[in-house]
Amino acid sequence: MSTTASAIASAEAHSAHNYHPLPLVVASADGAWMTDVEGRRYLDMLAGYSALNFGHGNRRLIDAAKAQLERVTLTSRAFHHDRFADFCTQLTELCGMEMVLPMNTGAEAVETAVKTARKWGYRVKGVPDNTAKIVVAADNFHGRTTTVISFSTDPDARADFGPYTPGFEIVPYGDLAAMEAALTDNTVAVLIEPIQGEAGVLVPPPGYLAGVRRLTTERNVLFIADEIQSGLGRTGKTFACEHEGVVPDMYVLGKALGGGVVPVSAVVSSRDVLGVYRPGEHGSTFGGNPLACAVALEVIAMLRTGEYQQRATELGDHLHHELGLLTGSGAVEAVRGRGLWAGVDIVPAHGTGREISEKLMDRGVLVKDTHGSTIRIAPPLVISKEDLDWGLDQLRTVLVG
Ligand code: IF1
Repeated sequence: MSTTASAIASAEAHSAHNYHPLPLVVASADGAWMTDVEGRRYLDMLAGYSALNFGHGNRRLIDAAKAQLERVTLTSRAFHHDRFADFCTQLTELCGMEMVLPMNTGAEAVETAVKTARKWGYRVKGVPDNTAKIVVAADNFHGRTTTVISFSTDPDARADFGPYTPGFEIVPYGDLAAMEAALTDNTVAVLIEPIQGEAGVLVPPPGYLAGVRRLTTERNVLFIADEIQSGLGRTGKTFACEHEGVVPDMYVLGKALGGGVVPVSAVVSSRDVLGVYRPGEHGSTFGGNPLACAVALEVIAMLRTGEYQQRATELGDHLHHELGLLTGSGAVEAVRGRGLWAGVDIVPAHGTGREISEKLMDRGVLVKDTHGSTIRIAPPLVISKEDLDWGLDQLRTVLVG
């Protein structure tokens, strides 16, 4: 058996089958490229679902992590540490907000947003105990904890995991009238992705985010934007909400906040909202640890230069122009997205998303399929134009020959 085949067989034998990875075994990576255990090179056009916005092995991030590894990695929140204040100050400034609550994974940050909105509802808005409602969108993806899957509409994510957490109202994404109808005096928050990732990089109709902002303000409801995947440069702005000039009440951040080095997530909001917490009411052993703060501080500093957002805009325009040309070829049904982020619906006669992903892998390009006939493209924002063009050439060859 090849090194690759034996590594895969061993992983299959000893790990739960909750994933169906493409059949390559990565050994190292640099920038937009990964190398497998047999020395083959692949262009990474997925970037860890946007966790690797700044590329693999980013010098600034690795140096920041190494320096912090030598000093102190974990204190727990039982004590202060000397990177924490800086992290909170810099992150609130980047977000134009006032307070941070750090966690580790995206799902934990979404859970934190849910708990925060409920507590705010009872303590500030005056909603009767245990009656708070949160409005979410159909086809959402916010993570995999029991509460978060309770308001998923994806049978794969939900089935067999009940009983489900109550308190959520699901409305169609992009439908302001449905959202307005769902808002009651007990609604404490609306939680949405400004662009739906897992749903296939679904950009809402123009005016939707601004409409959600107007409705939530009118009804004294918190607007929670899950920018875990859409945020931190991916769409050409620091936050996807900026494309409609909208500022939510709460950002939920993750993925790229840890630079693909460590898991770092956070809820960022106003003093009115995050000020509801008292000691002991929420937390995490690892949330806001020194290593996480050191890496995230470097991520924030890189975002403040604006150069990654500009790259995502320029290369994104190019990506969408090229994908648009493919739409005319008969192999692509539709292309959606913003910045360096695209969902490409393949005409079913040309193969499933999985088959296209496997053919691309054989040509040295890594993407990920979703919902049968869609592939997702989200290369690191540091990818060169030449590499992006080469990746697009491979896609063209696989689709139209
Ligand atoms: C997996 C999808 C992407 C997210 C948004 C919260 C989370 C995610 C908007 C939770 C996570 C991931 C998780 C990953 C696959 C992936 C994904 F296809 F499932 F939807 F990126 F497109 N909010 N998204 O996108 O963050 O707890 O994972 O840190 O394998 O489940 P997490």
